[in-house]
Amino acid sequence: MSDKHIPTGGDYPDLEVGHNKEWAVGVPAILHSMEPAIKEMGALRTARLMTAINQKSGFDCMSCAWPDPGHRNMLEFCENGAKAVTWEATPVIVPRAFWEENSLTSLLDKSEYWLGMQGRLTEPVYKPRGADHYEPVSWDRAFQIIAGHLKALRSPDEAAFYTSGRTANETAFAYQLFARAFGTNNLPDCSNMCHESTGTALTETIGIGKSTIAYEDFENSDLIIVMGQNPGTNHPRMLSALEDAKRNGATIVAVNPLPEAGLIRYKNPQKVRGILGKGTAIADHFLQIRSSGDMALLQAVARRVVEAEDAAPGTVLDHDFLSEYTLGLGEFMEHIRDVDDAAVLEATGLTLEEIDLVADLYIRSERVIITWAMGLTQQKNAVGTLKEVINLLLLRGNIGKPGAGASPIRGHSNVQGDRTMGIWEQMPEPFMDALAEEFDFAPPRAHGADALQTVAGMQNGDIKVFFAMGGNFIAAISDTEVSEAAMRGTALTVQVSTKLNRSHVVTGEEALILPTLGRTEIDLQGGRPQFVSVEDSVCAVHASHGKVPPVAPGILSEVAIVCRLARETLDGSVDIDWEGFEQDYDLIRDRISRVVPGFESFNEDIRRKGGFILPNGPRDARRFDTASGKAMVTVNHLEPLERPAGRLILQTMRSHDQFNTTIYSLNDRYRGIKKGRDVIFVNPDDLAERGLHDGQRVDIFSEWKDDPDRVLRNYRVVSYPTARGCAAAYYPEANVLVPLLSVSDYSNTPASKAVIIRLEPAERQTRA
Ligand SMILES: Nc1nc2c(c(=O)[nH]1)N[C@H]1C(S)=C(S)[C@@H](COP(=O)(O)OP(=O)(O)OC[C@H]3O[C@@H](n4cnc5c(=O)[nH]c(N)nc54)[C@H](O)[C@@H]3O)O[C@H]1N2
Ligand SMILES: Nc1nc2c(c(=O)[nH]1)N[C@H]1C(S)=C(S)[C@@H](COP(=O)(O)OP(=O)(O)OC[C@H]3O[C@@H](n4cnc5c(=O)[nH]c(N)nc54)[C@H](O)[C@@H]3O)O[C@H]1N2
Ligand SMILES: [Mo]
Repeated sequence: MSDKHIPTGGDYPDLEVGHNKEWAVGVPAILHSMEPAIKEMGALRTARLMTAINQKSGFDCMSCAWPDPGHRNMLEFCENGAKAVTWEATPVIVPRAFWEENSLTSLLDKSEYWLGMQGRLTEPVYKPRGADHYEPVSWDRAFQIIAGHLKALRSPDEAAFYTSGRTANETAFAYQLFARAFGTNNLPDCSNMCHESTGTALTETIGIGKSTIAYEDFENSDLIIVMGQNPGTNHPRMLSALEDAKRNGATIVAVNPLPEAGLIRYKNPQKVRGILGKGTAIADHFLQIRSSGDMALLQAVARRVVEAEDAAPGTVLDHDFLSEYTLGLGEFMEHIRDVDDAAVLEATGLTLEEIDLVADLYIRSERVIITWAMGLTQQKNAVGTLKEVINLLLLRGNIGKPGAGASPIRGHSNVQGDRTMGIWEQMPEPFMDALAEEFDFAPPRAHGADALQTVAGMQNGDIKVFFAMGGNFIAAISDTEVSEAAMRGTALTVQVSTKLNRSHVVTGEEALILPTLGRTEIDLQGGRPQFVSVEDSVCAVHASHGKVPPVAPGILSEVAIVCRLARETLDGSVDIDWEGFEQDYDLIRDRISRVVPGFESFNEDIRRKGGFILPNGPRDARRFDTASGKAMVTVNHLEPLERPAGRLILQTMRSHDQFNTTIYSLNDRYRGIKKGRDVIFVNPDDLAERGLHDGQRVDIFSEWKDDPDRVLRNYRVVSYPTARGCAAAYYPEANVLVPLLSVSDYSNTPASKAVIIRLEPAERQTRA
């Protein structure tokens, strides 16, 4: 097994390991964020961009889906937003000579970091069958090649159309329309690897796969429980919302195997107090849970709530709410009384006092919000865990009242909007009916392939063409070696991208890279600047206007790429005005307004400053669009993750200086790591038990059923205060360890936070 393609163990000679930090953000963060921007882009371009981020007439920051407050600060962005903007808007471009100088074989050895640093892609390039180089190709020729392949397929289902969550609403709508007019529902997306478990659990229980809160609810909450989420790095502006909530009297509980910096202490860079003072301790209580133990914790808390009700009937549960709006309470109460504390302690690694404390806080609080991200969704029992989140909230009517609710915090800036626009392999019938009626064609009704099913389709030869609207599929998906082999078996791979990444070098027989405009750039069509729109984590839709000239002429917008490909491929078989769409995005929004509920006067509403909020049944009216018309209190069976003796549960997570597969730098400041990524964080007691020590090099073996072990070699052990029995390493490198078949039940999301591993001293001990 090769361990070279993504730098793995021992490839970072300058690696430095220091101490983890307690506090996050503050002045160093803002300074850090501006330095590279000014260096790379100059003061003017930097100023133009940084003053437009997340402003009402500016562009939507592409770094995460955290919502914007009604009242904006002058600089409404965070350190990591600034990095994302700089990374995209850099004027450095990949020169034409690059393609001649670098063979694909040589690029296979390059890291994501190196690939991204080559600069922006500016012209389409093509790798013919058998060739080891990409070569420049005209846009027309590029579309002919793709259309030629698509038209030659035996069935439209032999193609898959992937989407990453940066894609705007207008592009997403046009793209799914094209795929369905072509004849397939094979629309895998990054959400399949991200919040799919959330969608599955929430749709079934409350009838909508989205957050039930508005931005202002944070300020009005008594208790906010932050589970499986690292906001200091991944949603930094959430820390100001939590700080405001605290000032208004909210208690904050963090549940995490890692003591993440922002959760512990936070300095608000927007406020004098944050700049000069010691900052705010964000979490009042930190529960250091064992990985995959959240379902047990939630059940144990719910049991205590039910017992309190048993002890003082009529005083704890919200009976009016439960009887009017929910079904299933009786069975749930019976089941939950049997939850066994010994099993809970084993699964969570927590103490009885800690569990009692959360139960007590929950019972005493009138308005409770639970937020979560990947720590909960990328688990084998993720869907069950999230249904328990809903159960707990329902018990005391914490859905559909101010200051309370379920709040999945999304990742990519428009991943939620893409779903609203139809990017999903299993869109419900009403959407398909509306599409059929508006465009007068018969969209395919059979469900398509999700991300993992797409890999399976490639493995068995069913999927021959892979088209990606953004993202870095091959680095993001699990089981790198297996997935790469599958990708290489396809006939054609096409990547619509801003910058180079691993997915450009692991190709089908033929391959194309189509460069596209980023969100920061002015998108001129028909002589007029176009704007696009996005939806954030709390269902607010707003416009995003590009602010700076494109880095080079000749780059097409994502919308233009979809429209031109559709014209070339569909030959007018479905009567859609692709040419009009490309020239004027208002025409796309007109169509959306007649297909997607909530967008009825889209073109008008989107022009209002700050945009508009989509209707949300549970939040607005305690309306639950489930099969029964009621919110479902559900019974879920606890099956703790099995961890054989001597093994650890590995989570694969983000460093502070990366955006998913994009690596901005080799540092992870808050965790004390510099100039390297080949580290595994392990609890000191677990190290001692194995006779291992900080600084030692180890091989990490992932064990999955009868499969031969997957391995990542020569990683440096970092003794770190993570929960006992747990370990952590960086994604995407650690994806070689995540077995393709290790997924969340019901949602088919890779269980990338629950990899069973064992550590062995590396054969090759590089530096200590
Ligand atoms: N700067 C930056 N911002 C980003 C991204 C980025 O890469 N960089 N990515 C974006 C995307 S797409 C997403 S989805 C989000 C991701 O946002 P997060 O979900 O915050 O990202 P992760 O780094 O995967 O961190 C998972 C967190 O869950 C914890 N965790 C792991 N296992 C468990 C568990 O079993 N139980 C509990 N309770 N906690 C656990 C980890 O310790 C960690 O704190 O961020 C978005 N924003
Ligand atoms: N082991 C493990 N695996 C994971 C995760 C994990 O926690 N652990 N997290 C999962 C999650 S939550 C997610 S969301 C996925 C992410 O999966 P993806 O969304 O596929 O990956 P990204 O790294 O966000 O994609 C980055 C690439 O997008 C392109 N890009 C950037 N901006 C634009 C743009 O404006 N337009 C276009 N067309 N392209 C653009 C650039 O070329 C860049 O290289 O990974 C998943 N994989
Ligand atoms: Mo994500």
